[in-house]
Amino acid sequence: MASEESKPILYSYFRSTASWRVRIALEWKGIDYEYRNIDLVSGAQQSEEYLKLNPYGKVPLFITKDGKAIAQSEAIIEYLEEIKPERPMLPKGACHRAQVRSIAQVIACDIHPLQNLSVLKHVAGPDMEKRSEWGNYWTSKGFEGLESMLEQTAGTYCLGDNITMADMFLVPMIFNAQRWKVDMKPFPLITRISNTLMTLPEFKLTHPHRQVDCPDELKETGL
Ligand SMILES: N[C@@H](CCC(=O)N[C@@H](CS)C(=O)NCC(=O)O)C(=O)O
Repeated sequence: MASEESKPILYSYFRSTASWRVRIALEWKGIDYEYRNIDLVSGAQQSEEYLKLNPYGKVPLFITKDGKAIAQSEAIIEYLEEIKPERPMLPKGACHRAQVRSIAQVIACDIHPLQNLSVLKHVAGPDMEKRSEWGNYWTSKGFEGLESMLEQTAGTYCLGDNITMADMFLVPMIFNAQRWKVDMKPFPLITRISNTLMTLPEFKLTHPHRQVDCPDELKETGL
């Protein structure tokens, strides 16, 4: 039974882009939480113990202060928005809110699932080069549509000049694009927005290479 003072828990993996979205949102809202590492490479997401918590076998998983489990980054982020409306992550107005959700969903539902670890393993086995080619192809394809979408909505950030949930989905996707060596020259708007976001503490502090479970050889502190 969770006590009044207990913190929420985030099951995360340093390099998981879906987990990074939630880390940014938690930081943005100033919500303190306990970080619990699920090592995706060793298959901890499929352990009996973890599957009891999240039968879907993926990260992130958020455990609320009163012990309720929530899976899926967007559902977690929208939950955080509802319990703590200060520093909103969704703009005012139904149409703007829908536009933010649609950018987030292009990333979360269309681009990201194709480069999930389980998908990469299925299409390329242990061949890292083949995995990278696959990731590069689908991310580049996805970014073509995303760049055009952002041409219609962007100001300083994905939608106008205020940070929204869409920005929290964008930055982690760029991290994956770098892993797949995507040529970013055709995507000046995506590049400009994500570079601007990466100057902000909420995005820097939550970077994969600053997480406790990041291997020492990758760890960076001066991002
Ligand atoms: N739609 C889910 C995606 C979750 C997801 O795919 N997580 C990845 C890491 S980014 C994962 O746990 N992969 C483990 C695996 O594929 O075995 C969300 O937004 O939370």
